[in-house]
Amino acid sequence: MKPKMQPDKAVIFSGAGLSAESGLPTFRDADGLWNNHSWFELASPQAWASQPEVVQAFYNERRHKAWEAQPNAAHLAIAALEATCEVVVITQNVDALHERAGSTQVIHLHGELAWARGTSAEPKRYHLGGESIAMGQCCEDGTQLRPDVVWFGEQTRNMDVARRHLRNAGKVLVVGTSLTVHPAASLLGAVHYMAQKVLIAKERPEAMPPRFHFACGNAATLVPRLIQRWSSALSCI
Ligand code: BV8
Repeated sequence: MKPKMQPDKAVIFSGAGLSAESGLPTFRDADGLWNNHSWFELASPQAWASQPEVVQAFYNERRHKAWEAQPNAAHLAIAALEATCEVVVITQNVDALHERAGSTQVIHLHGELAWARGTSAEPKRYHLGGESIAMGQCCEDGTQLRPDVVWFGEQTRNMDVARRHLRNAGKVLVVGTSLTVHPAASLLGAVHYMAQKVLIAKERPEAMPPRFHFACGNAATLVPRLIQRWSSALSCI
């Protein structure tokens, strides 16, 4: 049975472009991480198996920079929308900028840089903030600590709960993503056909999701404008 759409529920689906104006690099833009590094040699289980110290150093540097970064106007506007309606953030990002801006419902699909985990079958997680992990630093079960992120070839997390929220949201904002990575990008097929659907990015994704309005520009400029419009419309209900 088609879930009932909730007109005053907003879901935000975010990618690396949302954090670009906080000074964090994206992945596939000209100066993106995967244009200057090999994802296979740094963000895959094979890389961890063959050169764990190189992978660990790559993520230690990114973790420190992500923890030093500040939420931008887009993160803050998304968090402020919670005063007007239910807001669920579904993010591909591994930084903690949504939470640090004040968002309270944040679903991470690709893990979180600020956390470490063991490498056993049932790993324990440890909050690091911006701290480094050293080789030889182990989980309480004795296994080496690694970044708690999802590498290529590892299972994307929280897909079912993310899909459930997208199915009944009345407002969906997709921001700062090229929609290149699957299965995360496929979640947008779950959006209710009657929901308001906006995609904000600096370039139109090759695979635009159906019936989304595309707004070309910077998130820190366009997201607060859209959120202001949504808030005004909701506050008169
Ligand atoms: C898996 C965490 C199987 C680590 C990342 C079909 C189905 C399933 C899988 C696949 C499939 N086809 C291919 C695959 C394999 C692969 C994949 O998708 N490859 C792609 C590249 C072809 N997927 C996987 O491996 C996934 N796992 O399938 O496992 C499995 C199943 C069961 C059991 C076991 C295994 C896992 C993928 C997750 C990889 N981890 N990150 C880390 O960060 O180091 S991926 C990485 O890409 C980040 O998470 C990132 O968020 C994500 C998506 O990138 P974007 O966020 O979109 O960033 P991008 O740079 O691409 O775009 C930036 C956008 O922002 C642009 O549009 C730009 O215009 C815009 N922008 C820039 N500045 C601004 C802006 N917009 C507004 N304002 C600005 N200022």
